[in-house]
Parts: sequence; C-alpha cells; structure tokens
Amino acid sequence: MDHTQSSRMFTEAREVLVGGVNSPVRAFKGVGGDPVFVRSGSGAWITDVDGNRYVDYVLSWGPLILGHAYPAVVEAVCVAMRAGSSFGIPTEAETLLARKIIQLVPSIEKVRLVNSGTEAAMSAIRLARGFTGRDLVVKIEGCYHGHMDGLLVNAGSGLTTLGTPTSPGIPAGYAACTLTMPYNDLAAAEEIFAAHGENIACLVIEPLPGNMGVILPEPGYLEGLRALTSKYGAMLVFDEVMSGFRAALGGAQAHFGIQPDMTILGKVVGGGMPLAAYGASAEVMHHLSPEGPVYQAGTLSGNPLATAAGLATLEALEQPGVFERAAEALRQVSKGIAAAAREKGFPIYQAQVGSMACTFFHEGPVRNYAEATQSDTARYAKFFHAMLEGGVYLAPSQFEAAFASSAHGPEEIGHTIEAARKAIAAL
Ligand code: HOZ
Repeated sequence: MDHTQSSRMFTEAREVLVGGVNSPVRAFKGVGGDPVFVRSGSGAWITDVDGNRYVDYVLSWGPLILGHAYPAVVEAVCVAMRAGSSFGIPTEAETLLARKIIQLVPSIEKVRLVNSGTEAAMSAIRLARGFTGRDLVVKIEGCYHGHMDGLLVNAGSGLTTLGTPTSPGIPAGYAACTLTMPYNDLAAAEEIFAAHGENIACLVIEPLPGNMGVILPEPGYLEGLRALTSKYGAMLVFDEVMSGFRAALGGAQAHFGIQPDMTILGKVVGGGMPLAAYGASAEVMHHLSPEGPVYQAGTLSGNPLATAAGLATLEALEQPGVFERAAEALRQVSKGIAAAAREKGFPIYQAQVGSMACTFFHEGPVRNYAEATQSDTARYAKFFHAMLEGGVYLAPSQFEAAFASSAHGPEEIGHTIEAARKAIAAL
C-alpha cells in the first residue's frame, strides 16, 4: 500500500500539532509507525488520502454504530445546520433526545447534555460529591473516564498505551481523593468500603470495561458492587460512554440487569457529533443547577447539530434488526480471527458483548488490568500493521475495543476474515 500522502501530511501536522494529532491514541504509539490520514468514510469503509480503503473497526472510537455518513444522520444534521448551528437558547431537539435517552436507558429519569465524555464524567463526579456531601471517589484500575484530573489515576486507554500510569500536572491532593482497586475483585472493594465507606461519594466504573481492552464482569461482581455501594450510602456510577447503546440498546446496565445511581453516556448518543450526557433519578438530578446548588454549564451543550445527529442515530438503532446486525458482524469476525489463531497454534482470548469486542494476544482469560497488560503487545502491533496492509483498520492499541456497525455486512466480514487469516499466518 502506498502511504505517501499520509506521510507528507503527518510531517506537516507535526510542525503545528503536538505529535501531529489532537488526541494521543491516534498517533500509533502503541503499535509503531505513522498514522494514516483519512479522507472520507462511507458505511463500514474509510478511504485514506492515498486512496487506500479499509473496513473500519474503530468507527471514530465507537460512536458510528450505523457506519460512516449514514444517510438519515447526514440529512438530520444538514436540516439542523440550515436552521442555525447554535443558539445558547433552548431548542425542542434537546427535549426529544433527552426523552429518547430516558426511554432507552433503564436507570435514567432526567438527563443533562454536555459535549464530551470527559465533561460528562467530570460533571457526574461533581454531582455525586454534591449529592452525598462526601469527597472520596473509588475507581477501577484500567478503567478510563476521560482526562479529568482526579480520575487519571491507574487509567486505561491512551494512558496504558503510552505507559503513563498517572499524568504529571495533577496536584497530589486531587489524586488523594481517588481510591483505586482491581476490576472483578469484590474482596478488594469490600476492604476499601470497610475502611473508607462513610467518606466515599461514589464508585465510578465502566460496567463493561473497554479501555483496557474489553473485559467481562464475573458473575456476581456488579451485583456485589451494587449491594456494597447501597450499604454505605455511596453512589454507583456507571460510565457507559463505550457500552451505552452498544452492550445492549439500554447499555451494559440493561444487559447485566443492574441499576446504577448515575450513568455517564457519550459516543453513540451523539451519533458522531460532540455530545455526551449524564443522567440519574429525578431526585439526584434535582441537585444540579439551575434547580439545585451543584453548578455545571456549557455554551454548546445540547447544540442543534449534535442533538440532531444523536436523535437520528438512536431512532435508526431502534429499527428492527439494526442493533443485532452490528453485534452479529462482530461475532463472525471474532470467530474468523479465533479460527485463524487456532490454525496457527497461538493463544488469544476474546471478549464480546453486543457490538464491542476485543481480541487479546494473551493465553487464558483476561479478568482485570494486570492480566490485560500481560498481553503480547509486540505481536498485536504486527497483527495491526498486517491488517492495515490488508485493508482493515483496527484500533492502534491492544488496549482498545473493536466496534462494528450495522453497515458491516457479508462483504466486509469476508474481507476482514481473509485479511486476518493472512495476517496471522504471517506472524
Ligand atoms: N476514549 C476513546 C477510547 N479509549 C479514545 C478516544 C481518544 O482518547 O481519542
């Protein structure tokens, strides 16, 4: 494959953008080499600036569950744009999107729209502290809740990819309010709550972690956390930025049947536009400004382009078979990769719920961050590059999820499995 134009653009980008990118995980640091620059996307495919085509399993890091440039989403955004891009004055679309979120996500009665997953997480934590009058937050090693100061402690995603467990620039006092524990370890949670329970505002967790690869909760784990947080009067906050509308239409909370006290949403809910949300019971949300004392605001929050894209996406997702198509495509692809790995005789471990999945280059189950980081990242990097050359765009890191869309059909599945077979045979 020719990457001349991508290389030229990356060289120029590095002169004016830090590392040539606007978010670290795009820079290929986890797999080596230079990123490709994208020109366009349509359905399951993206085309780079050299004209190479790839079946896309990153999908803007998750939002595009209908694929790129889905006609109804494009149309909704164009209509909204023609009517004015932003007002800072209420619009009906905000109510319609909020109503749709409440209808789909079991635990949410009221919602606040914001612009990014980071902003939603930051605001949700503030609300949890304001509601409970407590300071401490418990988080899970390897879970990632955006780049807010207090939660960049033992965080996943780019922090794992880049080997930066905790970012400089965060006052020790912030980090001191965050307690961390391993995923799938109920005993560790019981210990932390026994020692600090009265001061814990919330336990924030990706119920289906996707930022250290995808990891499944062991039976009873989420139920145990639900019981523990209730016992100590702490809030259970589910970060469903990744799993929302992907683990199931109602997110991981619907899939696993656990009601959190608060939910953080992003990615799919914005249909590819900068939109995120957090929501909870009416009682909890009532503590948020302007009804309550906990302040949070934003000029572009709930802006018309983003709400149009989000609403069009969720409405399309509700059509019969759409959600299942994406999940089934990913199942078939994972099966193809597993068969190729078996043939070659090297170990992998796979996890999938709905339309998010991960293939770990690791022998045996991956149950937590410590096990995830034992994966063979060098082998993943080779696999990634071979897949790229074969016309398949995977996440440029072992510690990210693969996403499929409803546009991933038999042609794309066949193309991906064939590329995987060749890539694995050459490893
Ligand atoms: N939160 C996304 C998945 N780890 C990555 C997006 C980004 O950091 O650019």
